[in-house]
Amino acid sequence: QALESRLHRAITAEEFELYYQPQVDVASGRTLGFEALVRWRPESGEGVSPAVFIPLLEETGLILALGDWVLHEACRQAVRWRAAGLDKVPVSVNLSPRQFQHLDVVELVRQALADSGLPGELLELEITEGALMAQNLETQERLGELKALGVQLAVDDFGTGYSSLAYLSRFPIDKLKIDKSFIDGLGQDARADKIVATIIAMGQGLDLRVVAEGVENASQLELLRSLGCDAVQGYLCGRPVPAALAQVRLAREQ
Ligand code: G
Ligand code: G
Ligand code: MN
Ligand code: NA
Repeated sequence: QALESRLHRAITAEEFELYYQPQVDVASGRTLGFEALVRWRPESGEGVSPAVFIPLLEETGLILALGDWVLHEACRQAVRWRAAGLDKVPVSVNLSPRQFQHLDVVELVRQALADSGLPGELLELEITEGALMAQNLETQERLGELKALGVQLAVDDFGTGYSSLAYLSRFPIDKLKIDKSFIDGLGQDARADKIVATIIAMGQGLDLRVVAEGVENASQLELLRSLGCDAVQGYLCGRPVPAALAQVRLAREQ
């Protein structure tokens, strides 16, 4: 209760900040893009992890207000990087299930692109499998309308949802993000190795890009490389950092 009202005020007071975590090309080591991850910096008192406050915002519907801010801020940041002469670097934004199911989601994304001037190709939306569960015409149409804005669509936490694989043939998806829980078992658990290998092979077969999430050590990276994984994200290659530090990383690669 107390936390909920603090969060309510925090949204108005703009106490949130975006951190950016690199997605790295396995072959070249170059930064392919950044995932925007929200952090709470309260004016007073202790901050709380997004793992705690995102579900609470989702329950209360406040996620719509925060999510809209995240979308706008991430687009503005991608434009700032371009203006600074850095390579075109796409930014990924997490859309919560409630945001994705909201009637106006397409309009909100269109607005964020228009307000910032960011070309749609430089925005990627991460949608969890759970949100894609409703495999109805409405979901399909919504994804189609988002694609029509030029944005990239990624399935987040791939492999942990309840959805059948049928949506992969029906929906205009560009990328799969293999959930960290599978990556954790790489090299330790033969079944995890097989599952990851299968997801990568399936992605290749379906012309989807595949990103492994939560890569923490070099042996995981080597295994992923040998399995033909395109890209990785995780503490090994870079933690989520404030925009200024992400920019330093980009500038170093120019
Ligand atoms: O960054 P971290 O691992 O602490 O994030 C915890 C959880 O919060 C993850 O599931 C992540 O996807 C989610 N999260 C972080 N930022 C956002 C955001 O801007 N929007 C939504 N919907 N979820 C986010
Ligand atoms: O749900 P989603 O995949 O969007 O959440 C990404 C979350 O995973 C972020 O909160 C981010 O901080 C966290 N994360 C990213 N890389 C690593 C990693 O290598 N190890 C751990 N433990 N967490 C990670
Ligand atoms: Mn994500
Ligand atoms: Na994920």
